[in-house]
Amino acid sequence: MSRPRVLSGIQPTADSFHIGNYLGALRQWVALQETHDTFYCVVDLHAITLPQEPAELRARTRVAAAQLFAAGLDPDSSTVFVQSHVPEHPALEWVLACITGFGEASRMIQFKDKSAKGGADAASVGLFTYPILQAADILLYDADQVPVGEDQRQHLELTRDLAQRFNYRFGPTFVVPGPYILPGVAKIGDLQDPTIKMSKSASSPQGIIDILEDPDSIRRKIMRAVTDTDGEVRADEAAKPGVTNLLRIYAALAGEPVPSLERQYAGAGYGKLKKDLAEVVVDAFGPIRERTEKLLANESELDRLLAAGAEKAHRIAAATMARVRDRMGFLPPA
Ligand code: ATP
Ligand code: LTN
Repeated sequence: MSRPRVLSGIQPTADSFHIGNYLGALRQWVALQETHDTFYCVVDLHAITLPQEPAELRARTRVAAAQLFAAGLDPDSSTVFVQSHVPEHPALEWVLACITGFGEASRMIQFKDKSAKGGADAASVGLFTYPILQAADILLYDADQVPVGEDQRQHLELTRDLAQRFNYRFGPTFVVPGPYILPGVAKIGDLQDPTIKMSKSASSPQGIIDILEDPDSIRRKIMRAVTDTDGEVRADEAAKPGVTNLLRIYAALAGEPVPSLERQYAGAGYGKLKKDLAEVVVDAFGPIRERTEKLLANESELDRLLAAGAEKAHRIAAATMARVRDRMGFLPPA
């Protein structure tokens, strides 16, 4: 029995992934290896939809890949690769762009949000077509499922629409991926403003905990996390977003349900909760940080792993693209 195939991607836009990326994506990706045929992609072509410094992009692409392996992706069971190593991604994106309505693309919320931040004139056409490239990532590999957070729901709907439209016009070509599959994953809030999500681009350094951060800095940030003044360790999203966020992180990393933590810390105060949580986080990330550093110290080995991933990805992507070229009526090169 073949396993359902999964594909997901993450942008190399920071020097480290943060605890939200870890709990909301990486950790789920690792778990899926047991049950699915898994493809994971460092999406550097998506990263350049906003300006990137070349040396920084190169370094961050390696750091991103190293963290994926360090977090537990096994190159023998997952295909881990860099998007720009597989030239079929932009090739399919072009074809899909030609069956995407301008109005349809204009309705994508992430584009509206991101372009609003920099001003409409600063937004590139690449940022506008970002979701179409994402659809190409998914459709090239016949992915059945796409593990992403709630914020990506609209991009997945677009991917499904484009796959169905293409299949209808040109004959069965693409697998129509199922809906997003991680509805239960909790959003991790910013430590300084727990009502917004922790984010590489929007959070201040004090609001983010990075996987690769040094332990003392992690401890300091957790001790300074914004809470409230009533002193009661209790989850209540509306009234106590800060404490709720800390409990959520604790529960996810320690594998203990929030209510049991509430009982454990009843009457103990925020200081004790934060102190213990800091150690839980430090213990969880220490081994990942060490493995990442080891991988980064041996660049040629890391690059070899990525080359092997790209080769496997390329074989599949090239076969899909050949199908697409044929269906479209492109004359094969003699
Ligand atoms: P950016 O600010 O550059 O958009 P980000 O930090 O929001 O970056 P993404 O690269 O958009 O992260 O997301 C990568 C993955 O991590 C996605 O699957 C997303 O759902 C997940 N993720 C990101 N932030 C959080 C968070 N705060 N809580 C839970 N999951 C998150
Ligand atoms: N847009 C996604 C990243 C992404 C992705 C993909 C996710 C790019 N290509 C393909 C799933 C499948 C994000 O911002 N999290």
